Parts: sequence; structure tokens; C-alpha cells
Amino acid sequence: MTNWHNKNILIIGAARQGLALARYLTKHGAKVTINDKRMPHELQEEQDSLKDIEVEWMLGAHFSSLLKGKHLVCLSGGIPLNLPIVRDAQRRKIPLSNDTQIFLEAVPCQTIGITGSAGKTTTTTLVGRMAKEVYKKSKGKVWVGGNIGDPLINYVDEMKKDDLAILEISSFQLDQMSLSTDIAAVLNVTPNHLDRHGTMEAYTAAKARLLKNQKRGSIAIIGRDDEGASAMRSLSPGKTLTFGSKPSRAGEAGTYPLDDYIYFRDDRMDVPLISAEAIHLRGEHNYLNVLAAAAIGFVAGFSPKAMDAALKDFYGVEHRLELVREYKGAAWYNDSSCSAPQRVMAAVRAFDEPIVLMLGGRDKKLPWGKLAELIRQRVDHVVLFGEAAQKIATAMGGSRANERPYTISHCIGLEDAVKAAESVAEAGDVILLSPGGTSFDEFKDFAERGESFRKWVQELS
Ligand code: UMA
Repeated sequence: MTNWHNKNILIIGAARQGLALARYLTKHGAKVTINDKRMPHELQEEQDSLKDIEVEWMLGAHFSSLLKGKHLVCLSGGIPLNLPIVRDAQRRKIPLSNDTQIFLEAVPCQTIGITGSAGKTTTTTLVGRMAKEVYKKSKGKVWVGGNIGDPLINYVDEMKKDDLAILEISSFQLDQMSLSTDIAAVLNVTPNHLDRHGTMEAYTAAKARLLKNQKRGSIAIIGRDDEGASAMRSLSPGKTLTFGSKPSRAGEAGTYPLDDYIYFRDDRMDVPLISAEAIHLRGEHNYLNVLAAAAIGFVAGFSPKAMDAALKDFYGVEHRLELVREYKGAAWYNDSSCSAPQRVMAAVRAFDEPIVLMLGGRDKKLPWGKLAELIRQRVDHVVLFGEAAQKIATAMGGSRANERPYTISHCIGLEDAVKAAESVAEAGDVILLSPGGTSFDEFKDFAERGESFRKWVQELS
């Protein structure tokens, strides 16, 4: 749908995606109703932000009567598909959409979409930095957004054909999408968001849509080290390239590291792209993010010089293995964005130092067993906090005979967990907040959790 004139649209979720979409659709002639489960007084700021446009606000609950006469229902990322109003919309055959689908229907320029269970924000940020180096001398402009924080539908009317739009795309968004980007990357697919998708199959199917929805002539980039992503090699109707930590097989195009360089290889050539010297990010998982960004950058036509320059002063994204402070000889790291046990494993593996690991938050019905095994091998002290503390403690099952010892403390919330971590930390340790659970049991989002952590760590004296 691209002609919005007089179309009746219901937007569910009055936060970043919903508000951005309401503004865009209203501007293009649609009659928009915004619905949110929160009460009017809780959404005063949101209502004020749209004071200059005409929208109908229906707040406090999701009434199915709102579907009457609607041509389209747009869902924000946080709206579960099993909500009765969403089920009713599907039963009545009212199409579902969202901000990213509508953005892709309207965008006039080349697009890059990045998804994955882990690493999508770092990779998107990095590709954006590379693109900005390249576009410094071009008449086009680079736009970076999507699930990373700022919906690009906010800017689509300003975009021109010579621009480049780079989007982080989540499985929640992909569920409602039938379009994809010119270059699409699936970094990895490991258990995540199972509380929302229900099964690993449903979660994987959502990720796969980014590739299946591509057109002929598009390019797909796949993480070949990752089983879940690798299984998607043949889903794109376009050309598929890969990235990975070892050289690709003969005839398989993609990026790989060798002798302090990241190379691109295809059946004709090996091209050095980035020197290891330029990379400051910690952890193997981050090295893979750089390999992914290099593959995306190469197919997008970025020069090796621009890629190298983009990395030189890049020390990572906030709340992702971010060094907060050195205190009494110990280093405190904020990895608050980590909300899956698999990602905690990547964070733990990023360090050689003794580790005090802060774990907790709200569980997403994910398995903790493999992380428990890694903790036995690598972690000296675990500080558990929040709703998931008991579930994690049960998965760890206590120390076993003849095994490397580790200790556990239990805390109610993150502030106490910081104090507990301080009391066991020694000079030379890494204290790592890599919670593995979401922040919603105690905070608005992972950013608020990370900021609170930073504040409490800075206050230690
Ligand atoms: N709400 C209801 N009914 C419900 C549930 C929620 O009305 O049953 C309402 C809430 O009251 C609230 C709104 O829905 O007003 C929240 O919607 P939202 O969570 O989608 O909020 P946005 O600010 O629009 O955030 C979304 C993405 N959120 C999710 O996908 C859950 C943000 O990704 C994204 O940055 C933002 O749009 C801009 O594109 C966050 C995220 O956690 C960071 N994403 C997941 C991830 O990265 O793993 C997918």
C-alpha cells in the first residue's frame, strides 16, 4: 500500500515506532488511530509530541472494536502477535504492517538491512561509520536507524536516490514484513526472544524473511561460522556471500582473516580490506562483527581505506562491553544490552582476566545450561540479581567435586549486585555486567539499566 489518502490505519504501540509512523501516515493523508495499553496520563509526553497533527488516541486497553473499518493495522516491535486484537485482525484479514515495511515501500535509495541474534547493533553502527567515510565526498547522505533506536520512517521523505539507508532489523519487525533490503545480512541465529516467538522454528522463520523477501539482483551476507545463519545460505533469490573466522571454501565469496588482515575473496581475487591494527573491539564475537561489516562494505562498494578509517577510532557501542571504570585495579564493564545466555558466553570469552560475572534480569525462556558449563571453566564469582536469579542458580546447580571452584551471591536488584561484586573483586579482575536477561523486571529498557550501572559503579569509593 503506498496511497495513504483517506485510509483508516490503526497503530498499536505509542512509542518510537508507533509515533514515527503516525506522523508519516498522517502527513500522507491517512486517518490514524493510535492504540496503547497504557492509560492517557501515562502517555502525556507522547500525546504532546503529536499535538501538531490530527490523530485519534484510544488508550488503556486493546479493544477489538477498534478494528472496525480499518484498512491496515501497524504493530510496534513490542506488540506480541498473540494479543487478541492482533489475532482478530488476522481473522478479519486486515493486513498487518509496521514502520520498516512502510519505509521500504517508500525509500528512494539503496538499502542495507542487518539482522541476527547478536551483534546487529555493533555491525550496523560500523557499516554506518564506513559509509559515512565513503559518502564524505559524495552528494548522497547516509542514514542509519531502525531497531538500533531511530525509525528511518522519520526521514524517508527527505531521502534522495543517491543516499544510502542502513537499518538494523529485528525478528519482531520481520514477522510483519514482505519486503527486504538490497543488501541483507543475517549475522547469526541462536536462541533469543523465545518468550515472544514461542519456538526456535518461529524465530528462525522470522529471520529468514529478510532473505526470502529479497529480489533477484540483491545481495545476501551470511555468517558461515554460525549454524543457524549458515542454514539460510540458499534462501535469497539474489547472490549470497559469507563472512567467517576461517578462509572460505574455493568458489565461495566472502570475508576472512589471515595474517593480521581481513580479506575479501571471490573466485577471481583476494583483496586486503582492513588491518588488524585498526580494530580495537574486544572479543571474537566483535571480530566477527567486523568481518560482517567488511563483507557488507565490500559489496556496497566501500573502499578499504574507508573501512580502515571507520575502525581506527571505534571502541564499541554503549552498553556493549563498554569499559565503565578502572577501580582499585579492577575493570568494570557494562554489557547491559546482553539479554540472552548465548551473548553472555561471547562476553565471557572476550576476556582472559579473572571474571566476576553479574547475571540476572528477566528470563526470555532461554536455556542457561551451556552458559553454566562455561561459568564452571572461566568465571570465579557469579552475582545473581533480579527475577531470573533463581532460574539461573538452578541451571548452575552448585559446585561439583574436583572442579574449579566458583562462588555465587544472590541480590534482589542491580544496585545491591554492584555492591556485592565490589566486595569480592580483586585487583586484576574484570567485573562484567552481562546479564543474559532483559531489563524489564527493574528498568524501562537496557539503556536505563546500563546507565544505572554506570552511575552506581562511578559512585563506588
Ligand atoms: N504496548 C502495548 N501493548 C502491549 C505491549 C506494549 O500497548 O501488549 C505498548 C507499550 O505501552 C509502549 C509501546 O507498546 O507504549 C512499546 O512499543 P515498543 O516496545 O515497540 O517501543 P518502541 O520505542 O517503538 O521500540 C521499538 C523497538 N522495541 C521492540 O522491538 C520491543 C526498539 O527495539 C527499537 O529500538 C525502536 O522501536 C526503534 O525502532 C528495542 C528492542 O529491545 C531496543 N528490540 C529487540 C532487540 O533488539 O532484541 C527486538
